[in-house]
Amino acid sequence: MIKQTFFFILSFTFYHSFSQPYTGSGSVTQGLGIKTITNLYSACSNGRVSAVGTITSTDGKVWTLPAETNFLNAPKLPDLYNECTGVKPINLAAVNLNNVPIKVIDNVGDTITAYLFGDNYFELYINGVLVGVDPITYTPFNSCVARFKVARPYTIAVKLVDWEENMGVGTENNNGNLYHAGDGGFIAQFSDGTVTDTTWRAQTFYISPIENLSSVIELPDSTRSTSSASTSPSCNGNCYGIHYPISTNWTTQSFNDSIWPKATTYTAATVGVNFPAYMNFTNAWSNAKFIWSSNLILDNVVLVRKTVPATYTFTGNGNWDVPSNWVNYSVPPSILPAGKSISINPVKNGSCILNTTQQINPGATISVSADKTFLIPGNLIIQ
Ligand SMILES: [Ca+2]
Ligand SMILES: [Ca+2]
Ligand SMILES: [Ca+2]
Repeated sequence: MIKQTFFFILSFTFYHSFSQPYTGSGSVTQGLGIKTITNLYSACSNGRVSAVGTITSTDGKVWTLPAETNFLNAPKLPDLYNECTGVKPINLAAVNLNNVPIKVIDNVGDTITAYLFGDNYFELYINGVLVGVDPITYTPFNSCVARFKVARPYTIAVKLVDWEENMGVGTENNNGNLYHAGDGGFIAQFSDGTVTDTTWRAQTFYISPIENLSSVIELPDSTRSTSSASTSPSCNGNCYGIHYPISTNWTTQSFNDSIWPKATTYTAATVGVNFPAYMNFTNAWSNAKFIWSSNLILDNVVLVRKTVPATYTFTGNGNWDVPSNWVNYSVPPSILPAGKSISINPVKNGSCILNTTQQINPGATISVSADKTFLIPGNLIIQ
């Protein structure tokens, strides 16, 4: 009896000596949570068990593990590739988009097709509307196609979850290593030219496994950095987790995502996507990059956003203030607000002549197509 007590004190001292004060804004948990759902998706025999759980942080808050999701009540996104449902086209040409319903966000707008892959789970919102969720929460790896009708400017918001087997410590069994820290990754390409890249914003809301709390640092650009943290710690079932609350309006157009860091891009090799759900359709994502927050392994719940600007496109020849020179007869406002853009692309051997005063506010853009002529006898004010 005395021997056991002595051992307990020793092991407590061991962990205590390695922990350091945490001064960040997150909530700290330690160890494993309690399972509340045994398996969120059990329809496929060869997938990992995707449990859901809860855990209480040292400040008394209760957190859902690995994340709160709408998996049980939201429409599932159509399959691009899903071995559990038998949808397994060999390439993009074999995909039938006629079976993909179009979610109407705006009655007047563009119909956009998106190809999406996430490791492991994602939810797609357009202007705050949940278009659908990834039909497989953990594994096997699958990919999705989504169609929606929306008017520019519009906001894409995606919740990304790198699922876990050891609830609360961000790890899974990997070839016998019971506490392997898995990684995430997300790639998407939209038919209007929008692709995942560093123009997206990305913030992490759940970091684990963490062995040393002082390795989680908040940088001036709001990055919740773990660049000095080990991605293969030895804390196993005693690791820390850092949790941050998610604003209820994070999917809306009005949410200010400039408070988040820019997304970090990763190569396909780093994400490790050598399976058909990705490889059969590499041309679907030809211009896109894999994105995540700053740590592909330790960040497990990541929100990403991109606002696609309204674009005014000059395709005629001659003066700026002639409506027929613009797509949809739409001349840009003389003060172009943030989130909107102007594209100068006059007819071959023609030119665009700015015969007025045009102001470009911060957050708005103007671009001239290659080998096209843009003359400025008026005033162009770029702020
Ligand atoms: Ca999935
Ligand atoms: Ca993963
Ligand atoms: Ca992870």
